[in-house]
Amino acid sequence: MTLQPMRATATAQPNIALVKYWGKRDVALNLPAAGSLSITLGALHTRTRVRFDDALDADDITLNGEREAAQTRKIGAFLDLFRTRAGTAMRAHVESGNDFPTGAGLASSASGFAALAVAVDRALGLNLDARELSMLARRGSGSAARSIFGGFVEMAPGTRVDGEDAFATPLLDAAAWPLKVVVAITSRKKKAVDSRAGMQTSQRTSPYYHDWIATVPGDLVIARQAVQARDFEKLARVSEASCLAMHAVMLATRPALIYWNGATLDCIQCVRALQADGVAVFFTIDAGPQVKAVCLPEAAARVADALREVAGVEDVLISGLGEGARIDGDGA
Ligand code: 2P0
Repeated sequence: MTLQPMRATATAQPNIALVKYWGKRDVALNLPAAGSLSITLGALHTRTRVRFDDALDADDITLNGEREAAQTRKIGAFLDLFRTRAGTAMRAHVESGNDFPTGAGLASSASGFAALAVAVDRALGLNLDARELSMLARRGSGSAARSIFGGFVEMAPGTRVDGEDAFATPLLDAAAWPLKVVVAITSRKKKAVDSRAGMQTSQRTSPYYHDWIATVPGDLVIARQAVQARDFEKLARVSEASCLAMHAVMLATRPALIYWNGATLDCIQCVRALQADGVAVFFTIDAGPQVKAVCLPEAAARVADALREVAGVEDVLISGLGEGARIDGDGA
């Protein structure tokens, strides 16, 4: 009775939170303790091909050309969420690749689980809507819930214990406010502590954790207003404050989470110097050493030139804002 295509290929793009997510209200359902607001990037891609196969007795998962037991377990558990809905036990081949460094603070888990959710939905013929896909992507990675959509996106933490109100929604299309993001790559090493483990340690041990969570709703109101009014200055102030507050929580975690290197701080100083010179730019940094400088389109070349001159910056990428996760071509 296999009328489903059983295979599909999808592309998704990472996103960068401007109001950050760091902490969970439920680990099993991966429910965030607070909301977040992000922009989806246009220049970075994850492409994921899924093929369900009756002949397999275990999932066969390849990420960037490599098979790894821990990833296979994590992705197998994610596939189970879809298999349960589709009423099948069939195992799958999954091949996923990124055109950017993986696990280095460039949100590869966001684009990875968003692409996988969309591809598996199509392969199994589930036809879930974007809200359901966002909730399922969240189970893989909290930030992946946001990469289902393009442009400016808000993630709701919800209050229900079953998590059915914890999903992302689009706030504004990329074309409606086409900001640029200049990414300064300061290291391609995989981070020592991943976000999932790091945020749970912060929640247990950082003396600032509860104050941090309490600041998020107010920051979201300001950021939402800034996006709706296309008020760059307002978005800049709240985004830098949210980023630095999150890093303060990380620094006060025991043992400390220091995701920055020397070049990270030098890039922050470079952005501040540009600001003092009247350039419309602000910085944000995730759980890794890369600095993302968000700017108005006319400032992008100058921001990129300045960041390229910072000692320790290995590469600079300029990205526009991107689209939500989608099926590629004919989907096969
Ligand atoms: C964010 N980060 O809002 C924040 C800022 C990193 C720092 O979302 O445990 O990989 O899989 O839900 O989504 C990275 O966290 O964590 C993240 P899980 P995720 O973009």
